[in-house]
Amino acid sequence: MTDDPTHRPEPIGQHDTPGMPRYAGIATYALLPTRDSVAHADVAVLGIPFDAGTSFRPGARFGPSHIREASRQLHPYHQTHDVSLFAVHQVVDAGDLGVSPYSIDDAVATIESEADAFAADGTRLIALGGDHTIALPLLRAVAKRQGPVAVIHFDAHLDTWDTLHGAPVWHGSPFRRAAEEGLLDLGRCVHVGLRGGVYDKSELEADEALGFQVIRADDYEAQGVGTIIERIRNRVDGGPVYLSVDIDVLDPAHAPGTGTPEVAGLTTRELFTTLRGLTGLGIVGADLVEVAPAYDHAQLTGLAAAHTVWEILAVMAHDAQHGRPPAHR
Ligand SMILES: [Mn+2]
Repeated sequence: MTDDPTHRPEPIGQHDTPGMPRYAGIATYALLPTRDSVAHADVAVLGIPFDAGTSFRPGARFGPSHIREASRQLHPYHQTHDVSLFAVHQVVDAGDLGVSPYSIDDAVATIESEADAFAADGTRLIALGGDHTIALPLLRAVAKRQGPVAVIHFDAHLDTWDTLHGAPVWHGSPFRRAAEEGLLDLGRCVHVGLRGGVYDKSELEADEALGFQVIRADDYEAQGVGTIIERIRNRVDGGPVYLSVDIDVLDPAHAPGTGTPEVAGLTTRELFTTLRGLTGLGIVGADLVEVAPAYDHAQLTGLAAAHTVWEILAVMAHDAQHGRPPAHR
């Protein structure tokens, strides 16, 4: 059910209880209200503690709670965008989905149906992974209502590989499966931050044959972030956009706590500057995946992830404030 927007109450922002410091109490993302404490949510941060699709280091199932703990100090006003993130529309923390740790198929089906229920309420999701497998059911739910979407995929890796150890659905295959299922507008999809070795050149050729474009981590050095933003915007503009951020796009110096770390990656400043350039595109959903806190140090990865989600929320708030379509429905 979607409320009549003319009768919506003022958005409820971060909790601000006198005598209760930010480090006390139960951590919701950015101290936002829970889903059940508001009548309607425009945007929901949703934990998906699932890591059975991981090929190397496990542990991303503990990502959502780690990101929430690291999000307590996030503030409501964004200096660059000149927007109050939680005042222009209602943002909530919708808690975690209960998904099977044993059956990838069951978990993927649950994620898709739950994501579809949020979409039916007119709520856009920013999912906290969890491993990258979760992007597939999230894209299924988005494409069901939007049709094929552009994906801006920040990642050290392609994630368009085929079957591994007999599993067609795992954290290295979501964008191949999504492409095959017709969920993606392949002329408008781009990987950002690719680097490192692969087994064989054919992996890159197969990715290109699917239709993806690649912006390498090295390109940041050679071209600068302004050019990167321009390339992304030129590539994806013209329809609904889904944002998928694997925290391993960042250099392990900025985000060590992840399943398949890859050195020589982006800095947090490069990632955030890029994200700030993505206003006005019509983001219909997003995920932030692969935070594995057992390998984190001094909350580095948690802070990077919490702030990345905050930057995405800021783009959404900017667009809402400036009357840009939140979706192309
Ligand atoms: Mn990935």
